[in-house]
Amino acid sequence: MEPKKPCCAAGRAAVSLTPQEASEHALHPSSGHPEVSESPVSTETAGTKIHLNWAELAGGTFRMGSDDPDGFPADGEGPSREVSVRPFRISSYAVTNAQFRQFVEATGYVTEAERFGWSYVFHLLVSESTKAAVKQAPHETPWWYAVQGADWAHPEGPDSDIEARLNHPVIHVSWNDAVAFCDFTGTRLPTEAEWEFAARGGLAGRRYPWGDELKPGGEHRCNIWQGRFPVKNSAQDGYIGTAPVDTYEPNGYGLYNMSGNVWEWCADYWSPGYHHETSADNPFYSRQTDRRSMRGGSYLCHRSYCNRYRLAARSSNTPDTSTGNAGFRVAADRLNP
Ligand SMILES: [Ca+2]
Repeated sequence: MEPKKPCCAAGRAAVSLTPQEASEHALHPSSGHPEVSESPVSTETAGTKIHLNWAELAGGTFRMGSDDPDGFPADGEGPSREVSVRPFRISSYAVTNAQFRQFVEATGYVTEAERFGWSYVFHLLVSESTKAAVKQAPHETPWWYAVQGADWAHPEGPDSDIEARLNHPVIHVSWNDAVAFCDFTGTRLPTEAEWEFAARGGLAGRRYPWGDELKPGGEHRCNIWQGRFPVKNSAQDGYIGTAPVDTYEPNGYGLYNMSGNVWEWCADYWSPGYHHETSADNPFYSRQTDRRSMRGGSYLCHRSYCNRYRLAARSSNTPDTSTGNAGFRVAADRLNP
């Protein structure tokens, strides 16, 4: 089994910690189915319409988690077990830059990255001029630069913008920011169980949303890393950074990019004991911890380093941390279950 290695950025607090402290925080350290129908719905709040595409899922019982030897037992990926989720809806795509901009324009919301004044950007995406203003990166994850002025509208810092990426997933949003978007749109974050049920797309016990083979027929099905992490990304899947939210084939429930592209915040508090400590009926980890769960992996994942684009893989970060590889999608209870 691959040794457990850090992959996500450390929690926001790690930047001001000593290397030893940062190491302690370093996360993975801190920082077709007949029941499916698609229903485009516009959420109107205070005169602002945000168009969301939904997959209506009937819920049911499925095998959640994995005992895969390639997995990370310390992350609490297993033991796998039968879990039931109630009927719910989940957005077909991650929330986009365009949607998040609508939310900000309607509310004046200021993200935590903007309030703190910086966010984590992967080193290969940072311009030379921006690197001059970089804070010390967390000890365990030196490829993350704490870039002054990086935020959802300036993903690589002040000299960048989102104009050519309006249909890419919004990034540099903390868990708290994601919940603010949900509150405005009358939605909520999916629970981990809902997320995994949705991501499996009706296929039982598979490694990826489309099956067990990473590249069936040699075809790339998700946006992850190719090459030698963290220095050389050959981008054979077409993308070094984020990809548009509708890239690649959707899964059996019509959901796009459940593996790779960006990590997606979930509603649960984080615990490696998740599968031992939550019920099998609509599980939700409600006992307060200092982190929130994320699922799905990102464009930085590679088998050799952070093999967490598998369906059962888990990650977390502190709820105020934002990075250039984490976003979210929204869920809601079904109107007519
Ligand atoms: Ca890629």
